[in-house]
Amino acid sequence: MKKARYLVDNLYTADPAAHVFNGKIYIYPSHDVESGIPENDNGDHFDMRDYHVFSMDDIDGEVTDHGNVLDVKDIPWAGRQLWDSDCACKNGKYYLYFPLKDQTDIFRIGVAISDKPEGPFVPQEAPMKGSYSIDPCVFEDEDGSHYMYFGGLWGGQLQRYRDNKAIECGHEPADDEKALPARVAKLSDDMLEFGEEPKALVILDENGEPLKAGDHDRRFFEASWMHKYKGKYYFSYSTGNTHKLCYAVGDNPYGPFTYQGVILTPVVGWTTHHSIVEFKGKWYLFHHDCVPSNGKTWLRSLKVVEMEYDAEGKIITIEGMAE
Ligand code: FUB
Repeated sequence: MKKARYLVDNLYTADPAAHVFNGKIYIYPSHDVESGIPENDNGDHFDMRDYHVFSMDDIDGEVTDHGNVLDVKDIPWAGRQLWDSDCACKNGKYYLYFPLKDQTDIFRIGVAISDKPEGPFVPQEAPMKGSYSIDPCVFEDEDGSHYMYFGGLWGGQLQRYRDNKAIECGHEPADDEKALPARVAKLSDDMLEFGEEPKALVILDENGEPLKAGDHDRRFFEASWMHKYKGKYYFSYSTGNTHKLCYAVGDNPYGPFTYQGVILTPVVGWTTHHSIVEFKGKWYLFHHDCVPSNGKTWLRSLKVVEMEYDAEGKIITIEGMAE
């Protein structure tokens, strides 16, 4: 498969987290809706209210919609906006991690549980203790440990925190200061809480210096994803206002990571967001764009395309507009 394929045509869907569970691909996307809320830098127009799960036996095969698996009205602590989620499996249970604003309009990360990868998922009574910001991604390392990567600027509220504490007035650092990092934390054994204080995920440039806040072409903005290739840890993310998917490589789940390059050049639409998964010996990039909605940035559609590495393990850049 070389040409990108749109996956879902009955709903608008975005932010795909793809995993292989029990030999099938399961996709955990956001479910975009027409909310009528005007577009702004806070992302208020992304007013999503439920999640659907999709599965496929083969990358070219039929895509099954498992229906509404978690609804905002069933989450006890809910305010608004169900954004990018992810799912992890441990001891036969499936844990769906999702960002949602609480009743004070602060993003927290919640957990919902199922016996099946396709849900439905039952939410916990309260968000994860000490959680903040958006876009949780949960990575299982080969020793069975699970790590959560999270964070997102602007509407994702990451600029309101330093060292895991809320600050009085949220702001981004000056251009010549260190960029705000994504966060990483090992999960507790029961998968329901952080097992440690979240740490800064530092991305270094070619000289070993942390990327600067003004380096909008390379610094982290949102959409964390982690995968492992030939023993190395590949952290990938969106650069937000420069609309790229980039990646950095490290030797362990915490980093530091060294910036490597662009995975996907800008697509149609403001946001870009993805996951990377190996299936039947090939690697795939799941992502989204706004072509089917004629460019409406809040109505996105899932796609998948094969992703390749060169002999040195560098990801070969995919052209977002040319797929
Ligand atoms: O879907 C809402 C937000 O848009 C996600 O959380 C971000 O990553 C961006 O894709």
